[in-house]
Amino acid sequence: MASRPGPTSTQGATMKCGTLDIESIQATLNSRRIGQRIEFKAETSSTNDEAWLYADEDAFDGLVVFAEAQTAGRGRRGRIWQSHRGASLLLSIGISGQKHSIAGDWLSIIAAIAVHETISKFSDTRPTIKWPNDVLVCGRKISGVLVESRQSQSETRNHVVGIGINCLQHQGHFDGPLANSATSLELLSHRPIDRSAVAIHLLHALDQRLAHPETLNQESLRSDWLSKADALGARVTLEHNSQQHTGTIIDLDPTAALVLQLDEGGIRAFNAADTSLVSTEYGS
Ligand code: BT5
Repeated sequence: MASRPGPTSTQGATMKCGTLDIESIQATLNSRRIGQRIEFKAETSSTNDEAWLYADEDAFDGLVVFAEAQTAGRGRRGRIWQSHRGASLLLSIGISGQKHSIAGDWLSIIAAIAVHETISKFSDTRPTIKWPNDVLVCGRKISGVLVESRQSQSETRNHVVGIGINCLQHQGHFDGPLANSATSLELLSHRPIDRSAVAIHLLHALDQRLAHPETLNQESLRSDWLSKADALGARVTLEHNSQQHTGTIIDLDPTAALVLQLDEGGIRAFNAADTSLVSTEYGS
């Protein structure tokens, strides 16, 4: 890989960063695709920005970029992702469209499932996925996923999957609206949280599904997601093209769109890119 300003390679270097131990993550992972190369930044604008720097290079596919702090962490549609230095797991994963291609919408669903499994393992609770890709515990958000897609030089679609998981925050870390809407693994678990172990579990869960996505069974992903979201039969109100619609969730369609039986009549699928959930009666 050509040397460039920006991400700092950790290959061959001993790097223990607080409790985020990149070397042990690299040594333990044994991945087939996700985490073949790992980069670390003490601080960056956004790990998604860092991952995009590699988009035209071979190492992009499966690249993982971690950061301890983001100065402009982002969510969907220009929203902000907040994190205190060293308290979260902040990472982005490059997925090349040339290799084992997979639609961006399904990447969101796969990431949400992998995060759900990870939160289940490291907290003493049962999380819920909130469509399309938030993970909540007791109605409070613990993780968010941001999938960005761009055309590559070879006319295929590249993706960056950004994931933030609140790990070590205490209640006082969350201020403003987050005080009542956010939580962390530390707040939910009776055991100390080792962010490196959380990272390894998450990357392994992603690698299992993304090493050979052509073998993924869309039907089993769909039902896995539906059960982890407690979604079937849930009542939701969502906003699409500035209009609100209320209905009951009856399915997740093959493009990962939420399918509602609308109160106003009819069945309609809403894609994640253009739709926001306004309120929901699922998510425990
Ligand atoms: C998301 O967006 O939830 C996607 C967040 C993705 C963050 C990761 S961190 C690594 C990578 N690099 C980035 O720059 N981003 C990704 P959205 O569904 O739009 O939700 C954003 C909303 O979540 C905000 O408007 C807040 O209400 C809430 N929020 C922000 N920070 C939070 C936190 N730490 N914990 C819980 N909720 C938060």
